[in-house]
Amino acid sequence: MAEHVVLFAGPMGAGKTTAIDSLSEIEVVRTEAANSDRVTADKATTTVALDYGEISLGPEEKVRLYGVPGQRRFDFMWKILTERAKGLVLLINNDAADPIAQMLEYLDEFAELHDKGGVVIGISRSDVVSTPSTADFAAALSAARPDLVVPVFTVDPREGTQMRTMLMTLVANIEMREMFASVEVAR
Ligand SMILES: Nc1nc2c(ncn2[C@@H]2O[C@H](COP(=O)(O)OP(=O)(O)OP(=O)(O)O)[C@@H](O)[C@H]2O)c(=O)[nH]1
Ligand SMILES: [Mg+2]
Repeated sequence: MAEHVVLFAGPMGAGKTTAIDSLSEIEVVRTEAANSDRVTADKATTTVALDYGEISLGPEEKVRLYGVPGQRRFDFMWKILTERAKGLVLLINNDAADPIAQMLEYLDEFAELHDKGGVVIGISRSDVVSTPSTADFAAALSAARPDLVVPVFTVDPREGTQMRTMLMTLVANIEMREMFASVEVAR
C-alpha cells in the first residue's frame, strides 16, 4: 500500500485540528491544552504538540495527516514533523491580522516541503471576513514567490469534502514528483 505523509501548518486558529478531524477515518490523536492567547484566536484550546489522523484514498493509498501547533513557542514540533512529511497543507485564517503576510511567512518557514513534494494553500474563515479574496492571495504569492507553483483554495476546514479536494490535489502533486524522481534515477 502506498503511503504519504502530509503536514498541516498555519497560524493559530486557522483550522488545522478541525481539518484533520474532518478528514480522518481513525480517532484523531490530539494534544490540546487551555488557550492562554484568546487575542490571537478566541477558542478554548490550542494544539501544543501535534494532531494525528489517517485517511485512505482508494484501497491502495493511505495518507498520514500531521498537524502542528500554530504558536511559535511550540515550533520545535515544526522541524520534527517537517522531516517526516512530503507535502504541506497551509491553512490561513482570513480573519487573522494581515493574512497575506502570514501566508508568505509560513510558506518561507516550510519551503522545504514545496521542494520535497508540494504545497496547497487553503484560506479559511472567509465566511467571517471576506477580504482579501483568493485572487488577492494568489496575486501576492506570484509576486513574492514566482518560483513556486502553489494552488490557493477557499476552504472551510469543517467540511470534509472540501478538505478532501485540497488533499487530493496535494497527493497528486506528490505522486507526480515521485514519478519524475524515479524517471531521473532510472536514466
Ligand atoms: N466560521 C468558520 N469557522 C471556522 C472555519 N474554519 C475553522 N473554523 C473554526 O475555527 C476554529 C479553528 O480552531 P482549530 O482547528 O483548533 O485551529 P488550529 O489551526 O488547530 O489552531 P492551533 O492548534 O491553536 O494552532 C474552530 O473553532 C473551527 O470550528 C471557517 O472556515 N469558518
Ligand atoms: Mg490545532
